[in-house]
Amino acid sequence: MNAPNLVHLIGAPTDIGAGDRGASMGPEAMRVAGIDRALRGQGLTVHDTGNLVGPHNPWQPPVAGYRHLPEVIAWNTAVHRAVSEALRADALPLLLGGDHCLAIGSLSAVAQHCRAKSRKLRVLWLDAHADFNTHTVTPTGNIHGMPVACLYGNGPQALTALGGPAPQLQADCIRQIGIRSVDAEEKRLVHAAGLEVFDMRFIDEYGMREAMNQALAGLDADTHLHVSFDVDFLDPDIAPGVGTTVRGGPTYREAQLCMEMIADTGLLASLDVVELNPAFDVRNRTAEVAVDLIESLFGKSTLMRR
Ligand code: 6HN
Ligand code: MN
Ligand code: MN
Ligand code: MN
Repeated sequence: MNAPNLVHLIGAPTDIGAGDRGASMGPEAMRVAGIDRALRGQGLTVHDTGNLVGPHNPWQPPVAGYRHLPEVIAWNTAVHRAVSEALRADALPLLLGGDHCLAIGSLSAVAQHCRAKSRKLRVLWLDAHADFNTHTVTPTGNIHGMPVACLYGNGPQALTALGGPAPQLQADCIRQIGIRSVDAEEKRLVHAAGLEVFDMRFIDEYGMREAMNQALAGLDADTHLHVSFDVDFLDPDIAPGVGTTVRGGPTYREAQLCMEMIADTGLLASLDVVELNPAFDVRNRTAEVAVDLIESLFGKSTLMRR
């Protein structure tokens, strides 16, 4: 099955799960950087569905290990609905975040869609972080550090059961790439769950090409490929506009190769672009880099294609 030609842009202007304010400005920064034009340039039909609405950020401390849980539930419910609608319309949902907690809503919709269509699902989680914390081990209570755990069934029921009984994801469907900051207790959970992680050490030793070859192994024409792109995946030298920068990430060229190898599969069927924080950016540079990389993700290549 070919990747859809129609893209639904879904703006989710919130920083409800983050530790800094500002990711709520992400969707508009991506539009200003020309996301729409870039996608059309790749021959896609783009429908900008506008921005979802949800509760404002009350900026409160955590309660029982969760910050802003009711608001996080409200935003994810809205995201779940919009992503489901796009998939039903045979469009490719492109979620413009917003912080990474929103991947709970988007991936629960994608997983539900795949179950209904009996399609296999592969998730590529491009991130500096594993996002596998739980309310008992989180150092911050920020739910953007917990989406992968929630999708594996470890979290509050209102989040884990979005889209049907938990877990939304099967243990073997995710590949994490670019990881370089994992909290101590979180690390134990990642090992116990057996997540397949291509961390920066792996990329240093074997290269992005080998990491992607392995992360993309075993796909077939019937696989739905979802990319959850946390912009802090990128090295802060090229992407300063995020709240949680971690040095030592992929360079511009490594990130391009990563995107191009995903594009080559022809299987991309849903995408999150999250954690872009214009309050930390320099002249919208990070949004522009993100748009540039997304063009490659949708098939733009320099000259040579083998
Ligand atoms: N993100 N591990 C830290 C926490 O607060 O749990 C950072 C999480 C960052 C999450 O960037 O999507
Ligand atoms: Mn589909
Ligand atoms: Mn993340
Ligand atoms: Mn991150």
